[in-house]
Amino acid sequence: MTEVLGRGNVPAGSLIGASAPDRTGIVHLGLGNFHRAHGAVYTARAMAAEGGDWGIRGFAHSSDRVVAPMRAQDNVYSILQLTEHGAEAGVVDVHRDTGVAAHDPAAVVEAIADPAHRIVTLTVSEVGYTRDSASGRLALDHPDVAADLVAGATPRTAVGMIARGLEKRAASGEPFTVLSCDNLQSNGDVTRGVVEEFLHAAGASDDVLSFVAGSVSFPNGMVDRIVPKTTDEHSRLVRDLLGVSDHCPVPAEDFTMWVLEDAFAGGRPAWERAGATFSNEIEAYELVKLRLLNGSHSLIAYLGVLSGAPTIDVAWGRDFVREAVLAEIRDDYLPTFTPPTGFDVDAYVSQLDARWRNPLIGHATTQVGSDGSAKLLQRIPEAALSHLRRGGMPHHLALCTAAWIACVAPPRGFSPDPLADRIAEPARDRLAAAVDGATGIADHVRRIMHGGFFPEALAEQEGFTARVAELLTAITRDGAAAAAADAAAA
Ligand code: CS2
Repeated sequence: MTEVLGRGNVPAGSLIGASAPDRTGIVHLGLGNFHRAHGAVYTARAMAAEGGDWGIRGFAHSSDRVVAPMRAQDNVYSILQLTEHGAEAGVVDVHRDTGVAAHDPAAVVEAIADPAHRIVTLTVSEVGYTRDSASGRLALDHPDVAADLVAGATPRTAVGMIARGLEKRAASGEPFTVLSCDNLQSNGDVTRGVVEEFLHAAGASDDVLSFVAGSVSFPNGMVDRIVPKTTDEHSRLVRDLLGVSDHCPVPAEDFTMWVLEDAFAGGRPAWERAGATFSNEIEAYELVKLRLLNGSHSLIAYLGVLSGAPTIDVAWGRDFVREAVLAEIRDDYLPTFTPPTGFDVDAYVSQLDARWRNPLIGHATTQVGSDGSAKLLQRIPEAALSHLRRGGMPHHLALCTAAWIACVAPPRGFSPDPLADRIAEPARDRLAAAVDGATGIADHVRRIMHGGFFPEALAEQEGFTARVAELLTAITRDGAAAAAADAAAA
């Protein structure tokens, strides 16, 4: 039996960055693979360069799938970096305490209120911000949000936990930073928006509101690293490379990027010494990332699922997928924003090609295709509207929308590839209810566009709805490749 990884047997030379001191300075919500391969690694490296009490107190949302093995391993785990030349493993030792927020939400509130903590970082994914899809504001009618707003209730949403934590922290007045590390446009501004909306709706005092307005910062930032789910094969590779067994390793590509606005009310680790960039052009970086990588990723994923491709590299290897995505980048995304000063877009796109091609990543199309009702809001409406308002038609954004519908809310008489059943879509039931009784594909699409799943401004664009319906018809009748040819021909 191979020994299990722990603080006492980290293989020589494998530690990434520095081990954190016992004191924690960062609270983290969302202990999934992305945080463990991204923010946690930057923090370990920043401490190696400049020290600091930046140990992480991490909380998983509701499951102990990661927390149980992490605790059994002194909260130490390995990263398995998958490059075209093979795999390398390294060990991360920055979490000093881990728990499950749903099991003990009061601990999260206390941790945020604790003046020793200076930052809460979030990787709760797009759905974790509990926003209304049509308005982008806090979804006050979301059952969990409504429950959290009841006075004295123990919060269950991330927004509720942060708001209640800040409410308590106002007593000490210690400055604090709430740092979103999720793929949302203007993620810091969005987070401030939902937290303040929560506090207003909860009837917070003026003291609390002015503490949050004046002493709590919510920097915007762009995060990037492709991090798939862990498989048994990853665990086996780690065992071979490190000689110890790890029950919660994280596979990741070698590429990593983090661009941040430097607005940290309570100080921060020297993340720039770990490779992060501090910039005043965050919005431009976010648009590059959210549109060229994430937006394209969704199209690869849905066309991939519809044509039976289990992973991104397999889907990307199909000519019709690659051609559709490159046309989407060129015609639908690039004309909608100005990249950061000096940014080499062509180099970025060829790097994307290399990243998506990497066969070792094994990134499931169904994983990227999951939560589309929340992810597509970041990837489609604004870019589409910038064409539609000028009389243009973003055919490939319409194709992506049609392919998503074909996978998660297929019209009557059409069965997508069985892979589609593995897409986790929280809005599946609401989508099914919205299209129940539709009179045909045009009506099916119209009901979704007007069903509160997209901003009203996009729903009002009848030309877009009609184009989505045409492309969905092509998918159901002749398949994804034929629909892509139709999008390209227009
Ligand atoms: C992906 C992202 O699952 C998805 O929606 O597009 O998780 C993507 O892999 C990361 O944002 C890469 O940084």
